[in-house]
Amino acid sequence: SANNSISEQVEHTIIGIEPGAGLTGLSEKTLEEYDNLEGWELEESSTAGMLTLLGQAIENEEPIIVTGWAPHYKFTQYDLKFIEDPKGTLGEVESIHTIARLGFEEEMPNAYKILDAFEWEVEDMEKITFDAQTSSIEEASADWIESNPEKINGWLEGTEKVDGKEIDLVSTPWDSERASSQVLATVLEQQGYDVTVSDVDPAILFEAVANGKADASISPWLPTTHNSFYEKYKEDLVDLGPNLTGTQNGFVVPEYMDIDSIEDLEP
Ligand code: PBE
Repeated sequence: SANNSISEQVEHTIIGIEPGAGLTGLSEKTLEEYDNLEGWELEESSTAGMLTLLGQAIENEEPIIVTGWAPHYKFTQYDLKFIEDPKGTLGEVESIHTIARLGFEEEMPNAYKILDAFEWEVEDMEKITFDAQTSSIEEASADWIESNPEKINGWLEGTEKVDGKEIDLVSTPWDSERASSQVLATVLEQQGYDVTVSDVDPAILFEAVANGKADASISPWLPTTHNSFYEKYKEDLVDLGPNLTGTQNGFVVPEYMDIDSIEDLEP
């Protein structure tokens, strides 16, 4: 069948990303949970490596299956689709949450208020990550900030400026979170904070907030992508709830591929 030939043509391999990504763990679980994926492999690499292989496949109109997520500019750059995941092992539509260390609210009430109020839409994040393709996350974030004073004023409502207080944020190295953390860091700097953002693996991010080495993060994808880390550390951190809703993980293929569901793949 056509699907059988797709499975053979991609050599029963899903092109993955970084080993430490939440999505990598979910993808491994997916290979285990679907009987039809018996014998399939997840080829871990990096986000840049995955995007290179995706671009090459599309240029040659060849089949490829990658681990993907939205928001991400690859959906603007190429015609792509998520294939269905009837078992839901890659998660439903989820949110990005804000988390803080214990004691942060009491010790830094103004910063806490700003982080608690911080929220935006998928379109905002997408705009920055797309524009950054022709400039940089820093420039695209600065442009977004300049164009959205009302949103930013909303986050600052009822807070006071400070004088050089240090705040340590942890984030992850993907564009979506580089964008959000850059925006928040710039806004906090404008309020007088001395901000450090460290990009780390999700496991390290949760550990740093839980042991108080970092003050906060606006990068966790929940309830599924980073669930294993959240479960491990939830007693030792504060979850301030979603700052963006509408993220999605999945197996992603070019539109020209005649396949709709993970269940269509063959062992
Ligand atoms: N991602 C993008 C990350 C979080 C943001 C889905 C690739 C992950 O941990 O899998």
